Amino acid sequence: MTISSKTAAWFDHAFQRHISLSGAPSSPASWLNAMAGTCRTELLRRWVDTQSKDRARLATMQSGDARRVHYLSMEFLMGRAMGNAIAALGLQHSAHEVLARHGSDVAALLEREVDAALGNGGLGRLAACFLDSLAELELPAFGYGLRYQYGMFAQRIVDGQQVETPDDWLRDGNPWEVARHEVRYLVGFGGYVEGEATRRRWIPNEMVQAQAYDFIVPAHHGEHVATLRQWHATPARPLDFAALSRGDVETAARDRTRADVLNWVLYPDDSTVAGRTLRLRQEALLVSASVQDMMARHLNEGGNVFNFAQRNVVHLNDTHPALAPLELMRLLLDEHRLPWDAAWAITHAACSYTNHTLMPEALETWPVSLFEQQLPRHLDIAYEINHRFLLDVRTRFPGDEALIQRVSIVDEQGEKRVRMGTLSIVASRRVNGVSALHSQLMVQTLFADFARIFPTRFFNVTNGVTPRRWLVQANPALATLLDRRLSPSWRRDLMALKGLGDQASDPTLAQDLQAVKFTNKQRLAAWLYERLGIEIDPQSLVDVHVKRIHEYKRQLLNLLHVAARWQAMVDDPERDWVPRTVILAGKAASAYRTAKQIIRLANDMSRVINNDARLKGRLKLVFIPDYSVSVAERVMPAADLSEQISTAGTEASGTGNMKFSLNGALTIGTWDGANIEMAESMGAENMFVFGLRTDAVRALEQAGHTPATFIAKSPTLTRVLEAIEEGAFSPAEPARHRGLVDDLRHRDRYLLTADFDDYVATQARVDACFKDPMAWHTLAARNIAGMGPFSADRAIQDYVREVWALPTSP
Ligand code: 26Q
Repeated sequence: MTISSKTAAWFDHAFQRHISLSGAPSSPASWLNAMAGTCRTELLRRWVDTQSKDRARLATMQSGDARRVHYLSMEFLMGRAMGNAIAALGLQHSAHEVLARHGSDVAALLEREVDAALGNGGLGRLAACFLDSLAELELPAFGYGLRYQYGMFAQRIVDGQQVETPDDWLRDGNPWEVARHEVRYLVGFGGYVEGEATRRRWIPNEMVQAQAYDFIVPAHHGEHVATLRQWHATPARPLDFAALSRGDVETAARDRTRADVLNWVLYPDDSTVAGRTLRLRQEALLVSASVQDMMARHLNEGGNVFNFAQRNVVHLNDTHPALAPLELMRLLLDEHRLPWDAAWAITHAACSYTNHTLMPEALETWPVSLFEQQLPRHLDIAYEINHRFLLDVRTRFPGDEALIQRVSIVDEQGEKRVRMGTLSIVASRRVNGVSALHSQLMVQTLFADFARIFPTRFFNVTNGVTPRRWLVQANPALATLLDRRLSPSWRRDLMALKGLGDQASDPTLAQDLQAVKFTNKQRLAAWLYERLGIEIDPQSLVDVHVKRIHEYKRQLLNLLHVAARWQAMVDDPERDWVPRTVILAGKAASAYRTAKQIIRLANDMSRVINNDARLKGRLKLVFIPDYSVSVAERVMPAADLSEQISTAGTEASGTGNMKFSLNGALTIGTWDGANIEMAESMGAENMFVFGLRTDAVRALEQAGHTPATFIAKSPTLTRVLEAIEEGAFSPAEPARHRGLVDDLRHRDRYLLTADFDDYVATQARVDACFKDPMAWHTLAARNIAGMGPFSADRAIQDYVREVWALPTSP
């Protein structure tokens, strides 16, 4: 019996049973648990079936079929799971009926669920979207991550400033995970290596046990359920009795503390060097447990070490799991006693790597001394890989010592360091970037030497997002409209959205889209009022900039425009200004001072602007605290305008850009990352494109960028900078934001001053267009119509074709 043939009575019965067996009084909290428990039972059945189906399929695998994908990532930003589970099971109607009887409703209940925020931003959310697609496409796959006790910190705004608080997401348990007590591995640290070159043996001096917790990820149009396996470290020796009997409790608990701290917290993305030993140990825990697990499964399913790479992929989500090839080599060499060449051939055929940034300072490196202290055998293997790699380079490019220095896995300048990007490239069969521009720049700049050495290794897979969460779940009104306009086929094949393009000139479509958007804006307005006590006008142009706060993403450029608009409105209050609500949200890494200062400026500006009666409510600036996946799901469907304004060449792809456009927002954006492909797909005339392009940015940087010239040429910018400098937004402390302005005047690394005038002029074009609702929503229709290629399903299919499938000739 499939779930759809089960009746609401079944659901009702199961739900009541969960409540009565919970021992807790009937309350919204117990309804949430009962709802989760009811879904869980059915999902677990599907999950068990999935695993036996996968096993059978892999046993009879042929060329071109997908190998089993192991997607290794330090981050999975899953968000909430309940709405997704209910939709996947087709239980919306039953859930609604049962809750109505308790005087509650599904939406209210879903709001009670905590977000699983085990990620910083784009990279972590991409991993979550990919798991959703792997499930939907019924591909054999495991996500591998860590079960952090505390995820991304919660952000509070106190006196306009960010304050971080711990995110205790497991406080009430996690109904979507299954503790797998029987799945555990020992992971070693430290110690020394003994024996000769061909018989090396690692004697670690510390052991932890990695314990599996499986987080289940259901498909929507089938019964497949994918697994995210998250590791939890426990001490291999929980108690040192000798120390305890001496009364030395601290020593007795030492192993326990060292294991606990591994699960403690997710690192924010720009942590400074201090205290990073823990990060390296976390990466080693993830990698060692995952590689041991996939090897055990492979052998258990009748494979042997020699055909490991024919059935398995080890995919590195950035360099964070780049120890994986070293760990796989260690298993093959030390445990399975393979000769080097055989072990290397297997490792290289199994591994692939995705790069997510071109910023040189963001490339991971580890001091050799730290590496040696924590992972001596892995360092040993890294040296040997490097030795053989450099021999090969020397033969092919004789006499080029500078090249050798640049491409060595070990950076010998200053304190010796292991370059994890280099290691990932050398160890992987294929390497990709995440948008066409990014992949192109990757082989022209950051990895140019490697593109010369390995000309066929590099390729592109443009990112995508899951339409299940980002359209169906986040924007049911739009989903219903699309069903009516296109037939529901778009739900399984997003390319069907193209059909909307043919209807774009139909005025009733524009009207329908306008009505959907207005409903979503009203819903956002009500939520903002309830949560922050802020009133916004749902008729106003809702202009949204939400993402991690980073200088290259240029939230400050947005604020400069808001300041300019405020000044212009104050000068000429009687003009027919288009009412605008500018919304910002995002977290700054705790150690990133400039990003925190930008948050403070935003909050200071909003206090002044929102209380300025001369504007008559026609300009509002709102900073939403504690941005998260679920805040994104609420804000994006309500946006008229999406801000994607990074300096050209800096944003690898962006994925927020896709989510907004899929929800019918228009984009104001630079020629950067995936904005470019979006513009090409929908027609660049349907996007508000501005600013310098990559080649112009590079030329300016090479010529020596002089912000003073741009400031002098722009009276608007001159006036805005002076206002901020003089404390227009911080009258109690006029110098508060001078640092930000000083930096723009003297350095301006991300060329805000160069792009400012064009940005402001383009914002004026946005206003003009918004005045004509039919024209605006015709553009919105064309935006949505162009979003078919940006489904995560398409991205996953690209990966399968390019790397994950079993090659025709191995
Ligand atoms: C590294 C070392 C130590 C501690 C933390 C980190 C760390 C953690 C997270 C470094 C980087 C990240 C996250 C990077 C990220 O989210 N990149 C984004 O990836 C998206 C998916 O490909 C792209 O769309 C974005 O353009 C890119 O910025």
